[in-house]
Amino acid sequence: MDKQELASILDEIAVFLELKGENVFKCNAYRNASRTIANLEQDLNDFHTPADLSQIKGIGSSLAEKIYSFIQTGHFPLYEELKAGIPTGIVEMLRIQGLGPKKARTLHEKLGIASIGELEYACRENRLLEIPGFGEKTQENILKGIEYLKKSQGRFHLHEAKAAAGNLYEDLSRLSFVKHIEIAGSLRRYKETIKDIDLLITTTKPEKVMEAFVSHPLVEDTIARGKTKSSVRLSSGINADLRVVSDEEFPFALMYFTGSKEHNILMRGRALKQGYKLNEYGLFRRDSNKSKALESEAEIFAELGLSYIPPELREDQGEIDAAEKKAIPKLVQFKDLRGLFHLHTPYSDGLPSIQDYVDYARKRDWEYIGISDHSQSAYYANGLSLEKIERQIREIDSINGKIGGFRIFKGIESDILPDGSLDYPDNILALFDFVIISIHSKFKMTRDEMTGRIIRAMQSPYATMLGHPTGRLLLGREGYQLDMEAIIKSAAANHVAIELNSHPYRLDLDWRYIRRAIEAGVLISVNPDAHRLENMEYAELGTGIARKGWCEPRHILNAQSARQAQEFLRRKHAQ
Ligand code: DGT
Ligand code: CA
Ligand code: ZN
Repeated sequence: MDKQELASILDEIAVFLELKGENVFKCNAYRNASRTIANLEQDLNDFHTPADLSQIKGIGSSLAEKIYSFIQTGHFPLYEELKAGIPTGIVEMLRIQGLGPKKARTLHEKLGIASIGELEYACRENRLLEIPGFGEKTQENILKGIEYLKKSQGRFHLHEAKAAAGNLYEDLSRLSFVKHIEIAGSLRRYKETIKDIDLLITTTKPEKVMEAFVSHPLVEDTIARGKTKSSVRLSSGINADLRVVSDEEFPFALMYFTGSKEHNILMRGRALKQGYKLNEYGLFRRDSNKSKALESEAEIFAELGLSYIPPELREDQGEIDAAEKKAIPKLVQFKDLRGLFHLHTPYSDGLPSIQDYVDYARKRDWEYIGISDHSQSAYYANGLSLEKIERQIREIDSINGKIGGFRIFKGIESDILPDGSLDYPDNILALFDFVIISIHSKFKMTRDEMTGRIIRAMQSPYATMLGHPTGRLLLGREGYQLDMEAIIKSAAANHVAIELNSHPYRLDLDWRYIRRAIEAGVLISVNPDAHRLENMEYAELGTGIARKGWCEPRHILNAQSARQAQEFLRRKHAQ
């Protein structure tokens, strides 16, 4: 029985109970239990009786009975009953940013709204103003939330699409009659969200490949099946297209289907100017229907007078001009990273111990790590008291004293309080090697207020890195209003590095601004924001996004040696 599955059932029960208007304590009990189960070290199968389960802090005896029966039977009757009793449209409404169970219940009770569509209509008719406690502002925010949801619908997080595509790639490339196979499209370009997966194959047996593709275990539905192209829907809801092309066409098809569309249009225009026609089938001299024989994308670029453009840069951001001038940067690679900052431990809301992180990092040949738990104001994330800070620092000093050739940096992720001050007095902040400053509360300030708040925080001599700068959650929540240009400028002036938070839901700073930041002289830190060991690998996604931001190793704080990184952090303190 899977802990995560149980945790999400408990969490959903909490939501259902709130939708029904049950009392807060009961709802919170389920919500807390969900978190406890998700972070449990033991396996569910290690609990042999309900009494064993009720030993867990925060799990009472009646809940322990229910969980035990779930482990035994795979059923959670309360969950099933609640779920059946609540219209699914109301649950879907909760995906709207800023609309919690309480408001959703009121909307249902007062206006009979039971779906996102109905809610949108009601907002446009100004109906929400009739309800006590709902104002113009709430209605406007709900509409904005709905618009955002519609815009992002049908897209998926990068890591999810990447995992599915990787799985298809592996299984298909194992077939003896598959010669070349590549993942193209937005996934190859490392876009932060993905609409669908594009696979390209050359093969001697197209029909067999198509058969293997549509009958792959990840596939739920076949949308279209043909000789050269098939489309399927995976069980995760992501669509995948597979195209079979000839060996001669392969590099041209790869270039075309990698995109982006905007980049392709520019490339085609360039080819035309040079007397060529460029498309997915080849590169043709005018008046000829036989393509130039070229072996690779690099050769196509070269034929058009360009150096190779890595897929991440193919976004119509000046890459073709740069390639013409042979000025494409030597982009950072995942293996260039030498250490990782922003790791959470059980001192706040992370799972792995400091030693766990050290062991994992050393196995991966990283040279240093930076621990940064939440600060005291982040009570929901178990933020650190002064006593815990002291204890953690002692633990780090002790491990640092014992290991050679590796370094643990002491840090904290300090909340930026609404007035722009940090979460501890200076004498406490001075204990750390680095301080990540992040916003975790009061998201709804005006653009000027928020910009001022962050700039004020960056002016602290102890602020070394700005954490997840926009606060966005991809496909979930738009970032707060702020003037990013002003923030970048101030980061440069105050020697603050900007985090590229590599959590797949964040990928924040956005790559479009990363390029602006490094041009302004700001260092980027590719941080996993890890709460589990395997989250350290998020830095691979972050590196892809850094590449999209035109970053070379010299632009990345954690692509530097421990000594260089320390030098940067110290210079800031010494200011
Ligand atoms: P997405 O939305 O995440 O799936 O993004 P892409 O870039 O994978 O877009 P997709 O799957 O619609 O198409 C794959 C590539 O095919 C795209 O990046 C460029 C190429 N392509 C598609 N439609 C057009 C088009 O109308 N003109 C040109 N020049 N290229 C196109
Ligand atoms: Ca695609
Ligand atoms: Zn954070």
